[in-house]
Amino acid sequence: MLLPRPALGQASSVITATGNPLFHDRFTADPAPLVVGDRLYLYVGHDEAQRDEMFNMREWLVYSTADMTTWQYHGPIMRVSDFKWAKADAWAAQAIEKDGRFRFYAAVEHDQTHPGKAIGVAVSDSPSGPFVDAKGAALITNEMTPKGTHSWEDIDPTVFTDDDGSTWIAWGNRQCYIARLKPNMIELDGPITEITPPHFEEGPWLHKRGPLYYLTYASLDRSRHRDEKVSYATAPSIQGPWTYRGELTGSGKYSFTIHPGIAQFKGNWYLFLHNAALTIGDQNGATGRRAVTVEYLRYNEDGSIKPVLQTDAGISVPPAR
Ligand code: FUB
Repeated sequence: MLLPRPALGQASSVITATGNPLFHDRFTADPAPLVVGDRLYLYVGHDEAQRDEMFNMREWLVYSTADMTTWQYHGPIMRVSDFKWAKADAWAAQAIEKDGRFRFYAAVEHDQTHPGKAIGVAVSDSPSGPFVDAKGAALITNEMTPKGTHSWEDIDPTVFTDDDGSTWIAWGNRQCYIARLKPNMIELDGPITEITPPHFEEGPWLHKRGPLYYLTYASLDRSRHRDEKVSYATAPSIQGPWTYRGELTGSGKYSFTIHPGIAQFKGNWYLFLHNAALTIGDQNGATGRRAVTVEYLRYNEDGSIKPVLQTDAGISVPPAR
């Protein structure tokens, strides 16, 4: 029997994070941080896989914090059923603030009118939602990237606003694409360009620090590894050229996927990831039962990023200098 689900934006509880994984009350994946004023909001997918199910994801949740230790759980902010043209799979998403409103870009399975995965865009006046479909149709469908041969090529959107105010969206699985968004944030503005870096698997994340643009992503060197790691590339401009800078992390404990999300908050940089090391009751961690984690992200003077070790303590101990 399916239990009734809480109304969007209605849940509220306080969680104290003492290490990794961050949250122990439910399985969470695909972390996407967003700093709004003096709070960091963390958007996650809700992993509800039963037994050996690969993924069972129907909604996105959000948590927020002012100090990276005490987290408020705001509950679900949107369900895949809120995109009327989608039929399943609340996969990876990212929210961004622009002109005082919040846009939420999310990967889902399109209904039978378009093949495979697609990316939708939703909007809210509050970072804790609820979010509503902003377009009434997919922003990106599988047919828009004909190079890919698999149906889940168009997933994992990351959105980034450059210094000139233009907003860009990158996404992909095995191929990585980027396009500019129109100021209305619900249409592409110009061509889709492929920027696939070495060993790109999925989960791109765009950010900028100083003069450098970073494309961080879940990578998989299939000839050497079974599980994803995180790698990154840098560029002098959002339009490239991108230079591969190597692996940043190992694999997430017990997890095939890993999925980076990056934010600067109150003087520190953070790298959010997920692993499958959490057990809740008789449900152990698995491909479809993941748990988000966080580590400090530290840079070298030349802008390269120091390798990140995934630990149980996470950020409960001060960052090494
Ligand atoms: O959570 C579903 C999918 O698994 C995401 O879209 C990928 O990034 C991987 O984490």
